[in-house]
Amino acid sequence: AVLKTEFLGQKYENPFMNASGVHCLTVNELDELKRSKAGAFITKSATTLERAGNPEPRYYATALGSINSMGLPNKGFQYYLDYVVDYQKNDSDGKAPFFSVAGMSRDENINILKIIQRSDFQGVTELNLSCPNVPGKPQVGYDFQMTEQILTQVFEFFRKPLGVKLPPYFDFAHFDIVANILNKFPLAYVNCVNSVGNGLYVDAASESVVIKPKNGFGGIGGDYIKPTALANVRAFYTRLNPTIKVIGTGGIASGQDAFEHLLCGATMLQVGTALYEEGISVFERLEKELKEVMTQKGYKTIEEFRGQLRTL
Ligand code: RRO
Repeated sequence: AVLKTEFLGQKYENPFMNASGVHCLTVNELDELKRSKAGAFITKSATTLERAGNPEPRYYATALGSINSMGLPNKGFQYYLDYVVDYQKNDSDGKAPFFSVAGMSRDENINILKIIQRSDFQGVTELNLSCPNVPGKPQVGYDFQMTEQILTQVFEFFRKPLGVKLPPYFDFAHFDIVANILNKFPLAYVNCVNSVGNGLYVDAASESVVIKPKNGFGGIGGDYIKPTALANVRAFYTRLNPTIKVIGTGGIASGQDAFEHLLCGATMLQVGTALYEEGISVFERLEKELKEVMTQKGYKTIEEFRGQLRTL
């Protein structure tokens, strides 16, 4: 079996990437992703200015996943723009980084995207509409009017490939409303899903929360969220105009998890919690396991089964 994947006209060795936020804060971490078996990779969501993020501890792993309230720590947008433009000039290995942007307001997003539009960067930009962890800033993706306003303003000037990172939705009415909005725009892809926002993990022994920010509330990732992630991949795959691809993120820790996301219609696959816990060797394992699943089922390429989920 082969994992070769075409996405937005580019060819990748395999569909696996890091999820933005994991292993992509610094040039050193990004270079490790470059040298890893990941098919592609993405930078940490950037704001205009460098941010330290929330106080620690701000990430905690549990038996079934993770909770985080990082608070958008990042080196500032120029740091990552320099990295991706430099990569474009000097590396021709076909796994050029995606550039994640998470301005803290509509104006900040617009200003950052205007700079990307004017820059030499020719890669893929991902607009994060779903950060759950900045105190006082609701997830944009849950404000349907704001989501439409931002995209309307963005596509007045933005001409490079743009995807959006969405929060998970939990109701068919919301799948319908959001898909209707997204279908109005020349989006390259949607990425489903960001962490399930504002969960609370309780440690019974210490009778305490496990992360410091927001009195312990944080975004949930890992095994807990796979069914929600698959539902969102499937819901958007079946509702969006076929020119809008879907990236699957949420609960991918095995070849079988990856297979399930692909069956639901995902093209690229992003790994968050499992990458945080296992390190960059996770990519080699996931590729081996996904190939094993495909071989056992008699599939030679991903195209043979992508999106082909059966219903009863
Ligand atoms: O930095 C974070 O706290 C964070 C972000 Br921006 C995001 O989009 N998703 C998440 O789980 N954490």
